[in-house]
Amino acid sequence: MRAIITAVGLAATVACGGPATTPKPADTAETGTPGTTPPTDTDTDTEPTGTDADGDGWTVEDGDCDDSSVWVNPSWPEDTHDDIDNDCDGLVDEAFTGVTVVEYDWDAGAAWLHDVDPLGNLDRTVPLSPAVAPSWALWMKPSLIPGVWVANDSLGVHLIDDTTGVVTELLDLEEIEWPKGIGDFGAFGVETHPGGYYLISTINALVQVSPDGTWDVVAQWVVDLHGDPSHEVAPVDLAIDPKTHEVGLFGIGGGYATWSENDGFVLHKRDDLFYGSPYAWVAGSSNEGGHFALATDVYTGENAVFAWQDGDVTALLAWPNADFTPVSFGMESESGDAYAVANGGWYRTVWRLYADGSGGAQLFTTGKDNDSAGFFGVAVNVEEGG
Ligand SMILES: [Ca+2]
Ligand SMILES: [Ca+2]
Ligand SMILES: [Ca+2]
Ligand SMILES: [Ca+2]
Repeated sequence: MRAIITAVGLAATVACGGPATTPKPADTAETGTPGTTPPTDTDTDTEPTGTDADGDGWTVEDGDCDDSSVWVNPSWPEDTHDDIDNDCDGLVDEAFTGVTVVEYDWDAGAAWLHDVDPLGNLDRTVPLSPAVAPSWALWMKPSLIPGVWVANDSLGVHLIDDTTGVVTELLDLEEIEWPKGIGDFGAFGVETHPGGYYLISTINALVQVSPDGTWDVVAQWVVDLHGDPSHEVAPVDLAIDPKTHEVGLFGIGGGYATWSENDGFVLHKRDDLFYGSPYAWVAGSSNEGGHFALATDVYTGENAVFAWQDGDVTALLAWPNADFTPVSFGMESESGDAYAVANGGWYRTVWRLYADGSGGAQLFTTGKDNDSAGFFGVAVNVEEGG
């Protein structure tokens, strides 16, 4: 069975497995990482809060989906042949099967999904009906089956059936009577929360949308684009860690904040609207956890995928080609590679960015010779094996 699952969508579709059958440690050790010794909690300062019955350093609360086996926790790689969810991402024996990109042609008013396999071969093309128009400001991002995309023609959140290409509007953002000030700049990001709802980030609020289309504002913060010191962060996008369920909000001036159901909104780094670096423009997450964003180093002008953790930000994957501007990306958690779509002149391309930071290479292009179309969103596809 075919499945598109991004880093965010997976936890909502598949619950973490129950008690597993006895794993074979040798299978995991054969993979070579993270080593032959199960990780243990070596932090003597603080005991983990929560239950860690098997003593592998991962509590149930932190995501140990089998607290009776040291061979199962989020630090392990997935063994694709043992019928066990080794890495606790909610998927059993999953493997990377390629990417899906969306192409939009504004002259033709048409859009398509393209499935590209790991070797760069085009597997399938599905026209979207009706066509969903992406925005230069609001990047389309798939996040679940059916996918969730933001489109600019109606400022809507759309559900896309990736088998039939049928597009259904979940929420017309222009129809909303936003609370004062919240919707002034529209919505910038949309993701699927593992709790079974969608989250939309506006410039100064986080909006929870239920599958029935009802919505509620769950967080608000201070935005002053004139540079008043009270300004906190103006997020261009959000990402949701599928393991911790923590939401990352990435500011236009290098700021970073998080939100979770337990802790609410936490500002980790204030935007600097003049010198903030790196400034993010599209965010993502990985099955393995974490918050990432395509961002620009304001001092060097270089683009890269950066990782955010608390207040710290690290350049992970360098963008290899100055002639193309990356517009969206997805992380492939097993290898650590990222896949990014980029448009340059008449060409729309998919790139693979190498996990070791050494650059990347073009994976796919349509080869079409017009400049009225572009690639906008990309989904990393994972299939459960067996
Ligand atoms: Ca444990
Ligand atoms: Ca365990
Ligand atoms: Ca798994
Ligand atoms: Ca497995």
